[in-house]
Order: sequence, then C-alpha cells, then structure tokens
Amino acid sequence: MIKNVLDLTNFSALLNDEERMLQTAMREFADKSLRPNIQDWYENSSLPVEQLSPQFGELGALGMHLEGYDCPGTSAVAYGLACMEIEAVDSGLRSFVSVQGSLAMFAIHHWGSEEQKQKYLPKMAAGEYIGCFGLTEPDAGSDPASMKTRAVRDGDDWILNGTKMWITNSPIADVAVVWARTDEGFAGFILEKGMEGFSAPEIQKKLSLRASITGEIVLDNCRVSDAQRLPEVSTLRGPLTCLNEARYGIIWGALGAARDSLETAIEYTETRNVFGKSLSSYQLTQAKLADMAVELNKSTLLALQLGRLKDEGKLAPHQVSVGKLNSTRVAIDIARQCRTLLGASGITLEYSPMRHANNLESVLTYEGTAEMHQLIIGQALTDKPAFR
Ligand code: TGC
Ligand code: FAD
Repeated sequence: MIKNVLDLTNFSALLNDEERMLQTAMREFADKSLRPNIQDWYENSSLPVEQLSPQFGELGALGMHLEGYDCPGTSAVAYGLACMEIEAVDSGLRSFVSVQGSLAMFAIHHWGSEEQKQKYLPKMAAGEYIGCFGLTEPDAGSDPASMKTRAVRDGDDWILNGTKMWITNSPIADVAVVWARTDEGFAGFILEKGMEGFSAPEIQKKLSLRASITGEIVLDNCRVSDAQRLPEVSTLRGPLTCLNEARYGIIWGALGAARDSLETAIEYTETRNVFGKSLSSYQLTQAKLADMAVELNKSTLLALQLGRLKDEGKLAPHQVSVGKLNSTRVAIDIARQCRTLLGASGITLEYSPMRHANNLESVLTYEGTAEMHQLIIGQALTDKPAFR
C-alpha cells in the first residue's frame, strides 16, 4: 500500500538532495512545533506570531530564497517545498511566511535602497521584526490601480492618508510596506509601528484563516521621511512584482493542505467500518481517493515545473497564474471531498480537511482571485486584457 500519495508519480526522485533535506527539516519542525497546536490556534483565532517568528527565522524560512542580508538564498523549489510542508499544517502559517518573505521582505529586497536593505532585512530574516504588506483597500481589491490611499510630498517628507484592508499581520507588524498613489504614479513606503498617524485595528470574526492575524492599516496624516520611500518604484509594477513571489509560494502551499486532507481521509477510511467492512474497501471510496490522488500528483508536477522555470529565471507572471489558479482550485476541491469521506466527524476540528477547506476559501481569493488569474491567462492567450 502506498503511504505517501506523491509516490504515485515518484515525485521525490525529481528533487535533489538539498531540496529533500530542506523538505524533511521543515516537515519535522511542522510535526513537532506546529501540528500539535494548530487546533487551538485555529479555534481561538490566536496565532502566537511573536513566539513563532524567531523559530521560523532560525529555520531559515523567512526570505528563504532571497540572496544576501542574512537570507538563506535557497532555490525556488526548496522554498516551494517549505511552503508545502507549512501549509500541510495550516494555510494561516504559510501566510505568515509568505507575507514576511515574499511580500514585505521581497519588496525591500527588490525595490529598496541599500540602506533600507541593511536596516530591515537581517532583522526580518531572523524573525525579530514582523512585516506586513498593504495593497488592498476597502474599495480596491482586485483592481489596485483604483486605490485611494494618497501620498503627498511635503518638503523632505510625505504625508499619507487612506485605509488598507485585509492586511495579514498588520496589527502586530513592526514594519509595514504600504502602497499609495502619488502625483507621479504609485509609491511604496516602509512604515514602522508607533509612527504618528499609523494605526492597525484587527479584523475579527473570520471563518477562514483563523490561525492568522488580519487587520486594517489606517493612515491619518501619517508623516514619513522620503528616506522611507522605496526609491526604485513609480508604477504598479512595484507591488505586482511582489505578488508574483507570494503567488508562487501558494502554488506549492495549497497542495500541502490538499495532501494533508487526502492523507487524513485515507487513514480515516481504513479504520471506519460501514455496512460491515472498512470504508476504504468500497469502490466509490476508492474512486474518490484515486481521482484526488491523480489531481494532486499532476498539480505537484506542475508546481515543480514552474519552480524549475523560476530557478532558471524564466517564470513569466501568467505562468504563475496557471499554477495559482490550478493549485487553489484543486486543493479546495480535494479538501471538500475529503470532508465527505469523514462523515460527521469531518465537521469537527479533530480532523483537518474542513479547516483546510475553510482556509482555502481565503487562499482562492487573496493574491488575486481565481477570476483574476483566469483573466491573466486569458490575456496571455488572446492578447486582449479583459479586466475592464
Ligand atoms: P497593468 O496596467 O496590466 O500593469 C500595471 C503595471 O504593472 C506591470 N505588471 C506586472 N509586473 C510584474 N508582475 C506582474 N504580475 C504584473 N502585472 C502587471 C505592468 O507591466 C505595468 O507596469 P508599467 O511599469 O509598465 O506601468 O495593471 P492593471 O491595473 O490592468 O491590473 C492588472 C491585474 C488585474 C492583473 C492586477 O491588478 C492584479 O493582479 N490584480 C489582483 C490584485 C491582487 O492580487 N492583490 C493581492 C494583494 S496582496 C495579498 O492578497 C496578500 S494575501 C496574504 C498571503 O499571501 O498570505
Ligand atoms: P473584489 O475585488 O471586490 O472581488 C469580488 C468578486 O468580484 C471576486 O469574485 C472577483 O473575482 C470578482 N471580480 C472582480 N473584478 C472582476 C472582473 N473584472 N471580472 C469578473 N469578476 C471580477 N491584501 C493585501 O494587500 N495584503 C494582505 O496581506 C492581504 N491579506 C489577506 C488575508 C486574507 C485572509 C484575505 C481574505 C485577504 C487578504 N488580502 C490582502 C486581500 C486580498 O488580496 C483581496 O481580498 C483580493 O485581492 C480580492 O479583493 P476583494 O476582496 O476586494 O474582492
């Protein structure tokens, strides 16, 4: 009997030693330090980020594939595998790693000045500073070009006004990369906790991604020096370049949630007796398991192909969309189908599939909704942007 569902395509043989080693280390950390606590974190909607952040830092999971500034500089495939292992526990945990490394740190690494990189990146890589990334607004989600947050120049400073919404980790962040409209186009600013005119109230009562802290960023005449502006950005290319990175991590991460759901369902159907024999011995059950395993294996091979392209520097944004759209759709379908196999037991926190399915509602929506990725792929196929 196959124990690892990805053995159906001998996936592991396609990885190199370093990648396998990093994956094992991340899985061991996840099993020891994350999995035993996840039910409580999810139920209480209270992730101890300040405690976890240095642990992720020590493991090298923050800014994992960035070069220099105390970042590990691993391959994109190794980073993807880490996302997979972390999200196999919970999407909220992978979200923490994505927002820290692929959004906040990447923005500074890619678009920041040397001084900004030296000041922030080593502390963020160590998990000493927690970062967030504010692009979405109450009335501008899929269409960030319609953002209302405004930065106006005032001598050597800028004055920022506006509200960002649904921002992972904003209530506890030490460093917030915030995007605003200017007279010239768009700009990114590195804001710090405690600045006058900066507040970040938490958003409560979430039914999804409960093991993750989400908030607003309210800027009320927030004065910030020009030295805190990311100097290399003046168009939306700035934030959208960062999104490519986080979307890439989701391609792998969502499949971790799917794998964990499937493993949970296989184990459950072996031990659950219905009509006199184990649930796993019925053809209908096996058909469901087989279809899910095939989808998961195909999707993981796609993730690897996209990861190899990224490591060669050849991954185009629309190819990231192919992976993000596929992984999130496949994962949410698998998590829901696994829940059916668990019957009533599946609606409790004791089993992971429904928690994963609830989380994947957010994962399907953030980092570009499924519809946005269809439109990005549609544009690549037809040369006709159909967003507006
Ligand atoms: P458009 O006119 O096409 O482009 C504006 C400028 O950006 C460039 N560009 C990109 N650059 C890099 N990567 C990409 N993927 C890019 N897409 C576009 C483009 O070349 C242009 O540059 P320039 O310098 O020539 O001006 O932009 P548009 O306004 O038509 O928008 C296109 C669209 C709809 C695809 C884009 O707005 C989009 O992707 N919308 C979805 C928004 C989104 O994904 N938001 C995510 C917020 S962050 C988040 O959700 C974090 S979740 C937490 C977690 O990950 O755990
Ligand atoms: P809308 O843009 O209002 O979309 C609503 C519906 O309309 C969707 O189905 C969408 O696909 C559809 N739609 C929109 N435009 C079109 C069109 N042209 N054609 C057809 N259909 C269309 N953002 C950040 O900046 N930073 C974060 O850290 C962050 N973390 C998040 C954490 C969580 C838990 C969640 C849920 C969201 C987070 N987001 C974050 C916000 C996320 O990126 C947005 O929710 C997402 O981009 C969608 O925007 P919206 O919610 O405003 O939906």
